[in-house]
Amino acid sequence: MEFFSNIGKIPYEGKDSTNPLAFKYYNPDEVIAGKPMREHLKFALSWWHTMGGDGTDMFGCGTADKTWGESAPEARAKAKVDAAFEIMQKLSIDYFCFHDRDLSPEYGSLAASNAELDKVTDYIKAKQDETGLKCLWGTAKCFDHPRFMHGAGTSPSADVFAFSAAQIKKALESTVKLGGTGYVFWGGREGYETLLNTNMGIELDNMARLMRLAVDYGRKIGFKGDFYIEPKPKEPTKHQYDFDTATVLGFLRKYGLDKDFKMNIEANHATLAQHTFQHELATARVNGVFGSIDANQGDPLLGWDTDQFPTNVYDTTMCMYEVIKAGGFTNGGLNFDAKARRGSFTPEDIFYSYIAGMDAFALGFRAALKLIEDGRIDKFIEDRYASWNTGIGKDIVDGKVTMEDLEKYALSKGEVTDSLSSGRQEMLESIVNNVLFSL
Ligand code: XLS
Ligand code: NI
Ligand code: NI
Repeated sequence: MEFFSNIGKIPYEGKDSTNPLAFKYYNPDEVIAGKPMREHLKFALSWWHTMGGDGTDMFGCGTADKTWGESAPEARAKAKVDAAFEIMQKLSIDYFCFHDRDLSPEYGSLAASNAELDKVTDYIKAKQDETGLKCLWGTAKCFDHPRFMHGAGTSPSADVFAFSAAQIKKALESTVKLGGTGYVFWGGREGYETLLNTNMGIELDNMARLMRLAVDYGRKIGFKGDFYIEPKPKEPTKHQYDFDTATVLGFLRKYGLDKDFKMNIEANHATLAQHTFQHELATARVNGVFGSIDANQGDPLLGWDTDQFPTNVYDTTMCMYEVIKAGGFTNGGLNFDAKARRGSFTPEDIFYSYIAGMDAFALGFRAALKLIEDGRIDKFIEDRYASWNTGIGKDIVDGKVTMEDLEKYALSKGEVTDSLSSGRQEMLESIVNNVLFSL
């Protein structure tokens, strides 16, 4: 059955096209920098927002029909698969990401939920064999059901910890079954509201214990992909333990997990942490833990995770600039953890929103390549740090000097003047505009 019979495969028509159902910048098979755009960008559909999110918010019910024409949960889960594959094929999206419960809901007992999940993953696997579409990453929804009200791995209840482990075990098996190249830990309710009822030490130790158990089990069953942590500073809890990349790095290093995890950076989580998206990506890159991206954007005037489709080209440019500097995606990709606005409720809006996001990243990718090829920014940064390549700078880098040597050097020099130069922020910002708007 075709769900979107009025929409065909979305063509690339180039920047002069005014057809809203065409790509202006994303040309999947165009070879740029040695490989097709689709392989550079590795777009993924998020099963939760696209197949399940109906626009429900704190103030009102859903506005979009995401029943896929079925009322029984088993039939709806299968219809979702058919509709998801149709969307991916029509939009030239090669990957999808899922939570276990997006594919198949809970059925009263863990055993029954697992059995139904197996039926759905069998069905997906058959479709993957038929179409070649792939799984980017999977995860477990250990935050939705009331049992997780105080957290999953960080719950004060050992039974909840055990249940979470069991659910993650199955989600890992499902990810391996579908060929996923990543497994994500997003903190869900792993955080706290008040220290009046919280033992932070036990909670952090347990979170690490759960991750260690999961990594060991994943490797045991042959998962060769990457484990990711997706940092987020707040929401739903006031203090989420995985605040940002730097905080997560400290946690991973404390518990000896730093060799096992990379980051899944989400744009809207970065801004919630009062960082730019680029800051989070750069922090991951320079620490060797860049992995994957949840592509979306927030609204600076709203203080929460609005998960909007990304359309800000300045941000997508600086994002792709970081991705290129990190060597591109290996196991990761660009997952649209994004939802159409509640008022954008028609089936066409699914396509318009993905086209908007994909084109924004395609444009950002083209612009980032141009920025690098242009070379002015890189050259400026290189020159700015030139004092580390010779003389006293080189001696410091080589570990050849003591505090006494540096004092002697400083005393002999007098005030620092000759190696101080302008930061040229405005000039550099205008170079970015110059490159961006002459594409
Ligand atoms: C929520 C997170 C979530 C993760 C997957 O804010 O972004 O959607 O990506 O659990
Ligand atoms: Ni996310
Ligand atoms: Ni999010």
